[in-house]
Amino acid sequence: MEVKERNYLSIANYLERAEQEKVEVKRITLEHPDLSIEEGYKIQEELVKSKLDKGYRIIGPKMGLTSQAKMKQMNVDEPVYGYIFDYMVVENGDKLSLRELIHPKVEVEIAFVLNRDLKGPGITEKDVLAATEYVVPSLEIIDSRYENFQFTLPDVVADNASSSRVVFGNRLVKPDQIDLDLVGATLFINGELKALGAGAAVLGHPARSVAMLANMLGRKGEKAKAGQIILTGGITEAILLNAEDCVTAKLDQIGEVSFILT
Ligand code: OOG
Ligand code: MG
Repeated sequence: MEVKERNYLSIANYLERAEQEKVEVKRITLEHPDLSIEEGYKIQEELVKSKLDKGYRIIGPKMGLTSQAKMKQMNVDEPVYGYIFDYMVVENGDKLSLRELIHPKVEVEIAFVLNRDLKGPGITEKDVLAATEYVVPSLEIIDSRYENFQFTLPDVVADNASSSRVVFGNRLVKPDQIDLDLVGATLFINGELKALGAGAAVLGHPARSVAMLANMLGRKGEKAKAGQIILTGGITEAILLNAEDCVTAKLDQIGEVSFILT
């Protein structure tokens, strides 16, 4: 059964309020067990529209649940996308207050900047690499609005793929000479190694995540755009954060990125 049009907006408002008030809420599939992934995207569209209406700008789309580590951790079986907004960006090395968030987790990602638009269908990893201007080391702070960080795919899609904050490294690296699948990544919290992996954890190659995004967006008549910063998804499982955590990711040949939770 389809949820009526007006309800997408009210569900989007429910999720946006949870973000603003920094409280976890019941996942929407408890009340709407038949909600499809497509309907999840309709709710996400309302959420995105509402943020744009408030004057926030999109930095770029993000892919999520692109690695086995993440899919296993969250008990889902399919990648999703969402959007990163300007208010979510934390400067490299800066502080982020836990008071702004609900129950944040952090993950290491490789972000792409394209030099031309890519529109699916049919976009491949090769097309993406040919259109990539830079890659950037990134830390994504996800903060599901749902109780205990538990959700099904329609829930997490509606919730803008748990997007909350992101930190980009200062280096923009031309990927021409780098095998991004072989890039090692480590995540340290307070000097302790918490997670590690390689670029290949993301769908075999992080460029494949951008290709999948371009193909998913293509189905809606949209595209991955030149100049946007595109997150390709966590290489490792996400790690729950605590106050005073000092977080650093190191990516071989690409660089480092860090922030401090206060
Ligand atoms: C969904 C967001 C996943 C990633 O990189 O896999 C994500 C979640 O796990 O809450 O951003
Ligand atoms: Mg992510």
